[in-house]
Amino acid sequence: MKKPEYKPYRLPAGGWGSARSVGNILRREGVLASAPVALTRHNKVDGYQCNSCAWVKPASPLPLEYCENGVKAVAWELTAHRCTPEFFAQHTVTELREHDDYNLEQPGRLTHPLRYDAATDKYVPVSWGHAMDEIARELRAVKNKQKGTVFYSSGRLSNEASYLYQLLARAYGNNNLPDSSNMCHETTSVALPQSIGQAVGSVDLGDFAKTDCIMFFGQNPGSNSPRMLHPLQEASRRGVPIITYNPLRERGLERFLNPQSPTEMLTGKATRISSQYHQVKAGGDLAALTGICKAVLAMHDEALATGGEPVLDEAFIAEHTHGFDQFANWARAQDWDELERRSGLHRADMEATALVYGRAKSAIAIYGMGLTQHQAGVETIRLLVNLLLMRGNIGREGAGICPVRGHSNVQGQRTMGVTEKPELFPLDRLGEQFGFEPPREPGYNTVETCEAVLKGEVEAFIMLGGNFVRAIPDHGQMEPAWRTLRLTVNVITKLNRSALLPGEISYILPVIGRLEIDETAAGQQVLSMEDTSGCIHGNRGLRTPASPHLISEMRLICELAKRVLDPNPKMRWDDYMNDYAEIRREIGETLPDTFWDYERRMWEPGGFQRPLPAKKRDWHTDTGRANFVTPTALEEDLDMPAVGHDVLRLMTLRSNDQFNTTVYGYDDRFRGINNARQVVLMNRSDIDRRGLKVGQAVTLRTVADDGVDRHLSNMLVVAYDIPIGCIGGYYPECNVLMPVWHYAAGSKTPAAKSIPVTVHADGPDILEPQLELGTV
Ligand SMILES: Nc1nc2c(c(=O)[nH]1)N[C@H]1C(S)=C(S)[C@@H](COP(=O)(O)OP(=O)(O)OC[C@H]3O[C@@H](n4cnc5c(=O)[nH]c(N)nc54)[C@H](O)[C@@H]3O)O[C@H]1N2
Ligand SMILES: Nc1nc2c(c(=O)[nH]1)N[C@H]1C(S)=C(S)[C@@H](COP(=O)(O)OP(=O)(O)OC[C@H]3O[C@@H](n4cnc5c(=O)[nH]c(N)nc54)[C@H](O)[C@@H]3O)O[C@H]1N2
Ligand SMILES: [Mo]
Repeated sequence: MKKPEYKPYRLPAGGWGSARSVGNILRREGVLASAPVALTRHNKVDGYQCNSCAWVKPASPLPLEYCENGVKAVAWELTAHRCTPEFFAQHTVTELREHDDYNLEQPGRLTHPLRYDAATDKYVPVSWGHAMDEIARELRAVKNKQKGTVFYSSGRLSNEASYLYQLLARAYGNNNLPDSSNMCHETTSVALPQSIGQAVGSVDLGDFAKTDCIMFFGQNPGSNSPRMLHPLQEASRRGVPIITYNPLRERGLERFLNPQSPTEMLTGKATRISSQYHQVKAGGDLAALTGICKAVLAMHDEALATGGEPVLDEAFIAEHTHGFDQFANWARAQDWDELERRSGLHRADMEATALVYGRAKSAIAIYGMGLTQHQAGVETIRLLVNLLLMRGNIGREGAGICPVRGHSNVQGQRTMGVTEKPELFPLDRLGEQFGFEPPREPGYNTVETCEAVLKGEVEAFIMLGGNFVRAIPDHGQMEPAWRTLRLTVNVITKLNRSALLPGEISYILPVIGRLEIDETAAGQQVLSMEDTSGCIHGNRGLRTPASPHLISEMRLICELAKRVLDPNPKMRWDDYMNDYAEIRREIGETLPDTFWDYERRMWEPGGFQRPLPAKKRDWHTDTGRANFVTPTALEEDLDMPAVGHDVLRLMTLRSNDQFNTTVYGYDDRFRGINNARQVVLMNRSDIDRRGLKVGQAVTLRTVADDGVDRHLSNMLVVAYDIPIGCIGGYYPECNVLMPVWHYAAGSKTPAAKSIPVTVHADGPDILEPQLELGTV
């Protein structure tokens, strides 16, 4: 492997760097000739929906409606490489566990169903029939069906697969339907209903075209939703101020050069994205937002005193909201010194934001994992909504709240009822429709699944997509616990670490991807997905499946359901797996308000939007109004233990070369880090104060009082432009440091952006300081 290197990247997001990176991955995956043809159908009506992020799919897409990371995700699925039974014959599972995440997925797409053979410590081919029979037998034998079986899924599943999956789990007898959104935007799903009465965002692309102000909190579009840079670029060109709060200066939020514009590529003229950039401390947003709200109130008071225009939308507050006075009194009472200390910013920063926001006719607030993955995440999001409500910025054009969802169909999955919270899905209706009594006990979310596994309560774990054991916290405890499970079923497309931690009986079941042609006796089948703006789109695959032995996720669920459940003529599993329109018909019956005329509308340009009541100022909250929720958490610093200043806050980050636990490569181009993931980004003064050196190997150790030692050694120090007291490292490597109980209050989303750790030099016997990394 090449030497780790740190060279600050001077170019904008997009541009030639993006074009080169795309070329490299197409070549490596052996699809340089075929992928470009496929990409003309990317995010198109009657094409397929990108399998990377959930960013909005426009009604009039660009001729090439894709981005660098979308191409990587497509190349990853279309790859010419195959991970065959011969590969597994050559390697024991113990041996494969030594590989890193990148190398594990390099052999390519899985081709055959496999069963773990403990005697040889190898996965061996098995027939689908045998696999299904044995798994069903095991599921039926689970003693406590409510506590003993878990149905996990990752947010890539289609609506059709998601709906069938929740039906299977509920007919089986539990609501144990944790999914990746528990680790992601669960904080949103808890915060927004109380504030505005809907669990999803309230803006669409039309609002981006009309807004006068954009505020960005803790989301990195350059790497994680690059197509979003197109509307941002347009907004910036219209002179719309874009205000960013992020501990790191992310390139996509600074400058963008559209790689699809020949003029821009030739002239090299990049667009400035953020007009204000505030490097808030990790976890400092609650204080920063309080400061902004406080400053807006002060502007309003001043305007009233001097006979100026009111800054607050008083009519909106009176007619549409609840709790304003209490909140305003609270915000006015907060102390600037304290807000500065907690946010790591100056009062003038927060006032500068308030000044721009206070004058904008309409504003959009965007956020991502930088807000959701904190202990005070729920309160922080509610505070962001308060800021919008102060000026009536919900429920009108050009305004609203915009959580940027992660996985391409994570939002649709929740709409389809994949949720551990029974109150979120019309179970009465489901029960009536299918003639059974759905379980009403809440199921496990992701963290509760981990806790139940640690307690030895779980016997069987079905993983429909994803890489659960790698994505969750506390690897040191969870990996050994995983080996004690009776049954683990990994329904995946490429080999990953979860499959290498077999329980007593374990399977790898490979499936057809959404870019592939899914033929049944009834002809080619299609799927559907929901994007982050609540629009539902059709998806048609275009490539022959990676192997003739693959089956679809729909068929897999139906075959299993037929064997596990007692016969019920109302659950027509044979029909569903033959014709997915039959599944959509059932969805339409369970959720008629959204999914009427589903079959036709999913092919409309731009998809069809689910009802978003807050968009119409129809508030489905406990008070029947939008709620100003007054925070309680500012007093205590939830994320950090009350110890000396030796403790740093670790943010776990995604590089530009990964999709969650899938690592495409070892570069993080925009951040200037090359050939390395075992790095820790530190402020120069934090390095010096500890007597450390750039390029030195260090150990990170979690500060926790539960008696468990969590540490990660051999991490190389990089001097980086990051606030004092905060450090950065990559997910999932750093998950070993995150205690399973370290999560957002109210949502249990692991608090992955603020793990209290100490940093120490590795002893000379561990690793010699040997790498000369550059400095900023
Ligand atoms: N290419 C690619 N695309 C992806 C993914 C991927 O891994 N790769 N993952 C997908 C998924 S599932 C998701 S959920 C999304 C994730 O997309 P994002 O929401 O962008 O998630 P992260 O990259 O984890 O971090 C977000 C940003 O938060 C900042 N941040 C960290 N802590 C704080 C804080 O305390 N305050 C503030 N204001 N900012 C903070 C970080 O510097 C970083 O810029 O992307 C999706 N899209
Ligand atoms: N420390 C830390 N931890 C985090 C995060 C963080 O920011 N920091 N982020 C969290 C977030 S936001 C998320 S969403 C989770 C991600 O958690 P997951 O969604 O569980 O993980 P992924 O890495 O997206 O899953 C990748 C695997 O999915 C399988 N796969 C891909 N496509 C398909 C398909 O079409 N069908 C099927 N059946 N399988 C497929 C492949 O085998 C691949 O190995 O991680 C969370 N964990
Ligand atoms: Mo996510």
